[in-house]
Amino acid sequence: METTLIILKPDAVQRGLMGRIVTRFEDKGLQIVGAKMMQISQQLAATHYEAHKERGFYAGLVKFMTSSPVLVLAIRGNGAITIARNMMGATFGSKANPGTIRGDFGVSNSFNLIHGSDSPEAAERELKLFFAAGEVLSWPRAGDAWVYDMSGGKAE
Ligand code: 3AN
Repeated sequence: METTLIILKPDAVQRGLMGRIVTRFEDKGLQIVGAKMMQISQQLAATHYEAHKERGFYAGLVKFMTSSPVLVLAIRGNGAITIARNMMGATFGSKANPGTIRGDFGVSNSFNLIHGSDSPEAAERELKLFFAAGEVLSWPRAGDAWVYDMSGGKAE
């Protein structure tokens, strides 16, 4: 099972889209194992986006991400990182396909609603940045027997 870090960005929170976006992940069968509303500090934004420090859009990105509260989620499932990235759609709302979160809810390139870890290494790093020990929970979900086929001994 993989766990990925998802951030519903300030535009998603301000536009009242949190519920609809969380519902998409739940409907898919992914499990919410951590959730926290917070306002990201300058320091945390700088650490989270340090790979983009030299990019032209960096200052605007940090300003946007720290401008208003976000909803941070830890989402778990078999292949959760790739599944969540596919559900998010292409980076820019103007290019993202219909059916994806960015494709269905936004048109902006800067205000693109959602962040999701792009690799297992990124997920591990980012989950530690946003969640303290004990804040990501492992809990048996009642319906899991009908989300995954476990007959072969592993989740299929
Ligand atoms: P993604 O979020 O799809 O993984 P990345 O990792 O390429 O996209 O970029 C990280 C974040 O930087 C994006 N979520 C987006 O908010 C922002 N970003 C990337 N490129 C641009 C750009 N040209 N203009 C404004 N913001 C950008």
